Amino acid sequence: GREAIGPQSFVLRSFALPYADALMQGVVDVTAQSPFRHMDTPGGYTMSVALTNCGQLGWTTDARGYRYSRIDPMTGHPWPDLPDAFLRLAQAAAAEAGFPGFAPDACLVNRYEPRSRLSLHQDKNERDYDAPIVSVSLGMPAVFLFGGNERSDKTRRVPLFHGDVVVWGGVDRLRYHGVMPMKDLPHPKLGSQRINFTLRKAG
Ligand code: MD3
Ligand code: FE
Repeated sequence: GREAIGPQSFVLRSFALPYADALMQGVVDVTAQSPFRHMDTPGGYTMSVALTNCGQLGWTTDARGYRYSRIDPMTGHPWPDLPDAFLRLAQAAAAEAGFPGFAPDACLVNRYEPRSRLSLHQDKNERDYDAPIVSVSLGMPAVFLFGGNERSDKTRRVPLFHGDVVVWGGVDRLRYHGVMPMKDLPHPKLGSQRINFTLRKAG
């Protein structure tokens, strides 16, 4: 089923479940080459969310700012290849939400532990706002915050569970969003963590 949370944003409940084992193997392969790490923000904080990337471009942050880069600054090597299962799932989900022909070149992988949170922000580092973003949730449940185009706009809380996929695009692409502090509600397979990955067209 397709649950609309905005004019061009949809939650596809359990859409990733048939892919879950292949996706988790993909995360193991990616993190063997480019491990999860906590990055610094230009504002002088260290993120409570650990991250890595795969695909041609990876999102990074440090004291100098946010950017996409071809090289992992931790390893000095290109980011790992995008696992096939990530691409197949993203294209199927995008098509289901009305965005056929999605060709992502970047995949940001976030790891949340109990108390990790992501404060309200916009995703503005991508070159092309016409392409959607596909997000896949695995492991512990989270409460996603979905706001408007201004930081002060009212936010709506959307619970996200293991296997849920969300597609965001079009008029919803620049809406503020974030993740509430994580509760420790261990998942039977992944334990006390939530893995979220977002496929994007960044370049
Ligand atoms: C809504 N990650 O990495 S994914 C991020 O659960 C990020 O890890 C969250 O926000 C997470 O930047 C949420 C969902 C998401 C991604 C991009 C969006 C929602 C979005 C862009 C516009 C509107
Ligand atoms: Fe975001």
